[in-house]
Amino acid sequence: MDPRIQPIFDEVLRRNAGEVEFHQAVLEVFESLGRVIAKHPQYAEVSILERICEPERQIIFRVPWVDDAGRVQINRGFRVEFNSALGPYKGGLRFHPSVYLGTIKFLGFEQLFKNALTGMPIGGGKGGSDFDPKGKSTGEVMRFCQSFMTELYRHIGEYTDVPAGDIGVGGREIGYLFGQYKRITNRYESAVLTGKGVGWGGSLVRTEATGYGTAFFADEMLKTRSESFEGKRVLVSGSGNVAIYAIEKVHQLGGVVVACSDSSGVVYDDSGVDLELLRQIKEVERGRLADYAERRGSSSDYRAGGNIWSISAATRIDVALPCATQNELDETDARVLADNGVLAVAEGANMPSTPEAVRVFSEASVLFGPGKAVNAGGVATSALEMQQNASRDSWSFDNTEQRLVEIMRGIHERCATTAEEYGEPGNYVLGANIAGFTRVADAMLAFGVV
Ligand code: NDP
Ligand code: 2IT
Repeated sequence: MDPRIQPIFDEVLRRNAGEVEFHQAVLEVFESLGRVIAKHPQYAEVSILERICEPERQIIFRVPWVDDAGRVQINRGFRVEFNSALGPYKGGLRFHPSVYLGTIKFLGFEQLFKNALTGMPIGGGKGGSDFDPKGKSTGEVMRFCQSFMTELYRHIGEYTDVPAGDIGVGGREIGYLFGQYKRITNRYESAVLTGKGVGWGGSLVRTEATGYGTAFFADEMLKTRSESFEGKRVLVSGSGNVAIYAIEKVHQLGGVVVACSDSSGVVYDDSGVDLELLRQIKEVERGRLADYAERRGSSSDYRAGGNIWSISAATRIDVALPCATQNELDETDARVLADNGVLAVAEGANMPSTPEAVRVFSEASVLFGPGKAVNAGGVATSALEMQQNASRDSWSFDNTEQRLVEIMRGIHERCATTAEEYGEPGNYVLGANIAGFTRVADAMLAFGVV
């Protein structure tokens, strides 16, 4: 790390003790910024790096709710309003038992550069709770969402902070959250949340956008080596919102996704994942991947507790799309993929590859797209949803998808040209970090010390 940046990082470690994912996210960005500070000393003169690591506001609150047995349950709610230099705080809500302040801060930090990369007028924020939706009834999920919003409503708004979904938060939860916001405020403020149902202010393509965008970005990466998805064999980890629509778009682009996963296991399906069955089980029945394997029969192979990346040791894999969660792909996994000839890795999830894994891909000249660029199609389509809400309009599927395609091409182009400008052509990590950072930093410079 640049010796001018090291003391700032040491201070981040000291001030945010124990928040290891946040440290990891900051380190990755800081490692890209040495040359930026050298070229633009004005950023250091007014402590932009120190300021950018300190969230503008961090809200932590109690979420009490009553379960089906009549017992009072307590969860912890979070909203970290990281940076509003470019627009209202924007970013999802994650409901998962592993959530703590460090999770939300790492996600909020990533979000702020991701949102900047889209070129759209959105700042960075993230929220969530350690609530575990697994095994909860619909009534319990609704009561939890209502209680969560009963505190959150006072902090958010169309011009202030606009949450959306993330792990454990999809259309159902956004519905309950919006219903409670509307009830408390007596305002039909559509653009206070995104990921809404298309019948009540949502945008077509928002459900598909993160996964589709991931495939579009990977496709742009492949084009730089005169390649495409046609005939490619692909691994997609996870089987949630991002994974499902990454699989759909890869199939539409001519690739075959031969495996996907959840936190319990991996399914290998040599002829290609049956998307209709997967959607029925995950989206309609809210079931598990093991159910998919059982219903799919002998053409698929389910391994409880399996590692999806190790599949590349046994069969040809050209592209890997990690779409589950942070640090799900480590150095050993990266070596297996690289040693067996993987061409490209594009992160649909936020920070799924460990820093050591990223180093392996870079040394092996594997095309590597970092999450903050690759998965930005979700939040970008959220910004399109806000545009439609502001103009009380709704656009067609094709028009919205075309906008998404152009946005993803634009992000790819921005990352590629920035990497080239800073002397490392093909380094999307460097390109994404610098392009995202400079857009936020320039706005902060213009605003003075705030
Ligand atoms: P979902 O809740 O729809 O799906 C998450 C998937 O990841 C599930 O298959 C889940 O398995 C798996 N998973 C979650 N946590 C773990 C874990 N600790 N270990 C192993 N597997 C796990 O979430 P999304 O698809 O929306 O999100 C996936 C990733 O994409 C996250 O990193 C998220 O931050 C990121 N992302 C999401 C966007 C969006 O618009 N939704 C936008 C940009 C990024 P199981 O069911 O067993 O828990
Ligand atoms: O990580 C992300 O970009 C998201 N979960 C989507 C955020 C959003 O506001 O749509």
